[in-house]
Amino acid sequence: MDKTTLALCITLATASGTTLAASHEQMQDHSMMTHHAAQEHTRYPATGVVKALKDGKIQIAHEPVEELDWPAMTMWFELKGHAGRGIKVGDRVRFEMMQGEKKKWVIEKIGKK
Ligand SMILES: [Cu+2]
Repeated sequence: MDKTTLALCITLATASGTTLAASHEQMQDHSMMTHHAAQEHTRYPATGVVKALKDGKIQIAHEPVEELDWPAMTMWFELKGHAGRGIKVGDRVRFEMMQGEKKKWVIEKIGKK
C-alpha cells in the first residue's frame, strides 16, 4: 500500500466514523451507543428525576453518567423485583443500573435521594 492509498483509507475511516454519531435527541436509549460499552453485570450509580412509571418500567431524566460517557437524558429503564416500590413521579432518585438481556438497562436498586 503506497502513501496515497493509506491516506485515502484513513480519510474514509474518519468519514464513516462521523456518520455513526447520532444526536442526543435522536437517541431513544443508550443501547445504540457503541462507545464506552457497559461491562456485563457491572452496576452503575446514577441520579435523576422520575418522569413516568408504567408496567414495570420507569422513565427517568438522569444526570450525566461519567463512567459510561453518557450525557444527561430522559430514558426508560426496566425495574427488577421490588425496585421502584414507593417511588412516584416527580421524585428525585438515586439508583443503580446494569445492562441486562438484549442490552436493556435494568434498575435493581432505586431510592429517593
Ligand atoms: Cu440515558
